[in-house]
Amino acid sequence: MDMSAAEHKRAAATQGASSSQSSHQELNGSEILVRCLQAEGVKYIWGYPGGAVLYIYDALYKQDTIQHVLVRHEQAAVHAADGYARATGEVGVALVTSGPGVTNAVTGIATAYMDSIPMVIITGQVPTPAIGLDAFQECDTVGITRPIVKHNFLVKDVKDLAMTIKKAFHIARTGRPGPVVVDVPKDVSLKTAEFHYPERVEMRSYNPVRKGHGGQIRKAVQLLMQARRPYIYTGGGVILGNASAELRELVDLLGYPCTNTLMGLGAFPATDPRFLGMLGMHGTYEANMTMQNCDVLLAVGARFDDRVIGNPKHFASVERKIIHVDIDPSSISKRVKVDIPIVGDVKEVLQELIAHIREQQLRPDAQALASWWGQINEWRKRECLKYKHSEEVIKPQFVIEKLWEMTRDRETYITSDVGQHQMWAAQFYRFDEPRRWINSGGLGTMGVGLPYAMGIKLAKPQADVFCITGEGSIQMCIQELSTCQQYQTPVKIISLNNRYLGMVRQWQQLDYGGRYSHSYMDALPDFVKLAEAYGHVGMKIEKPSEVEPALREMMRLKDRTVFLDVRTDPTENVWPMVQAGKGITEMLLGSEDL
Ligand SMILES: Cc1cc2nc3c(=O)[nH]c(=O)nc-3n(C[C@H](O)[C@H](O)[C@H](O)COP(=O)(O)OP(=O)(O)OC[C@H]3O[C@@H](n4cnc5c(N)ncnc54)[C@H](O)[C@@H]3O)c2cc1C
Ligand SMILES: Cc1ncc(C[n+]2csc(CCOP(=O)(O)OP(=O)(O)O)c2C)c(N)n1
Ligand SMILES: [Mg+2]
Repeated sequence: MDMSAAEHKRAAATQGASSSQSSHQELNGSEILVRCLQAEGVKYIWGYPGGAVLYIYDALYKQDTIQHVLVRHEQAAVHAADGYARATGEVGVALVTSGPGVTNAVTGIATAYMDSIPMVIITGQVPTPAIGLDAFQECDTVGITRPIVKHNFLVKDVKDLAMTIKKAFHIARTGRPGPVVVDVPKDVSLKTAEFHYPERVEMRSYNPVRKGHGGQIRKAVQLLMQARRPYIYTGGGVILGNASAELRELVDLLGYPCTNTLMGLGAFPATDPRFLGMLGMHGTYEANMTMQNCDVLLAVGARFDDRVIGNPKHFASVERKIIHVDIDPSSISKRVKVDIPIVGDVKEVLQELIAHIREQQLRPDAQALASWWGQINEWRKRECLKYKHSEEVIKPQFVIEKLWEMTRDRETYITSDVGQHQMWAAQFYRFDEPRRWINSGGLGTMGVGLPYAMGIKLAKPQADVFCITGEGSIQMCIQELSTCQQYQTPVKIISLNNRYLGMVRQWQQLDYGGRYSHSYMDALPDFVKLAEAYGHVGMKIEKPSEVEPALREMMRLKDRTVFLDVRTDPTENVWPMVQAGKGITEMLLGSEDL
């Protein structure tokens, strides 16, 4: 943690010498870092101090434009900054110390990486002369994080610090977004240099393409207009690229059916009749049937995830032409061979597609489209999301439905953790706007829900922020209830408490002969008392008739963090379901299919 006395002296001497020689532009590394963050317009940093970052904390202390939020665990610092980034579109910033600070942050970084979230994570490092000497709280941050970042840097010279931060923000937010780690050794945070924040950054090896290839776009338009059974499949890229308006315009223009991945929910309004619901493992029957039976598929900012296409052989067993728009060339033809690749930014490409269709006054084949919609509406009649309501026990789907009804007209953000509750939230809360549904899709990280909510509430103080969680997931970052109290970020936690690691139990029931190995959670805390111990309001309900009044009460308590412990049906399952290894149309629609 500490620099040696000699290093300290040397660094301080350099600092003194340089500040006496030159103008006020001469700043130490920590001050430079803070000035860079200010120049980037950073308003919040979530972090946790320790020896390697104490100079940086000292510099933060001496300014008041950036608010630092002291979390209770570094994992939550990264999640909170990640949640902020997802909801606002800005780069989320976290700050942690060396060694255990970094290793605690790893889950957060990997979570952001898998979902392509723009972030800059500043990590403290032992002083440069101590690197590689098993110094106290040393770990190889660059090595550990290399596979889970878009890019990372170790700053060895304070003179490089400002340019490195400039590059970090540029890399994080351009092209396919992602987390960037900047590792700052303690001596670098103390040594001085002249401060100058670069206006521009150029990197020869990094030039993401934004504009799609004109020829490919023309080919795509041709194919789209010839389609008899078209389908628009969109994902997180539409949200990351802020192209929701363009997507809506395209669907208005063509009248084609549209689906979203889990990460794309809200990119197209769920209440629009042309929306078929989410597709994939827990997608709707109609969304998956349309995927398998379409003749032209327009994939936009979606990466053909295994949870979406199911068994790849089954997916490829039918003839369909695929147009794939993605900013990352490595996403294209990675899992599925496509016919017309278009590398570019989704907003720009969609704008060009729309312009071509309008200019040439192209119209889809109305008859073919009507007959296609006829088929889709037949599939819809299966009403695959129907569930048996009960007067005795609370059905988790009912809670989400009620929440949607009660909040649909307000600015509401819904975060979730990972498990069955996540899937019910995705299926039953009907997202009409982008950036309102915040969850971990790619890594599927239990524990994100509360820190996500906390990060969003800071950015959107006027909005209602709900965290839909399970009694398993919430315990993974429960300590953040304390942060919510300190920073007055009143979030509403709805815990669908089935006393099971429900998603695991469901798989064990379906695939492991009902052997429920370690998926029942006994000895749960009294969540009402726990919430109260942290200074919040705790509530518990067990009957369906209590759901609506409890939600109303939560919303009434606008300025309080409220924890609602909802005792739900312990054996309810998420339907539909495509089991591992099955094709996307080989769905179980309910327990009667077992
Ligand atoms: C328990 C559980 C169950 C799940 N079940 C399902 C399910 O049933 N259905 C489902 O869909 N998912 C499900 N998921 C989520 C799944 O694991 C993936 O995270 C998800 O399907 C990926 O979504 P996406 O294809 O939209 O890709 P993202 O991960 O959102 O990737 C976005 C893509 O867009 C590109 N992109 C980014 N920015 C731009 C831009 N500006 N312009 C162009 N392209 C851009 C990126 O390069 C990337 O290829 C589940 C997850 C969990 C944890
Ligand atoms: C950190 C982490 N560990 C393990 C898992 C595997 N896992 C996925 S869902 C789940 C159960 C979640 O239980 P709970 O939060 O109670 O939600 P439920 O499924 O019951 O709604 C587990 C253990 C995970 N996704 N993340
Ligand atoms: Mg549970």
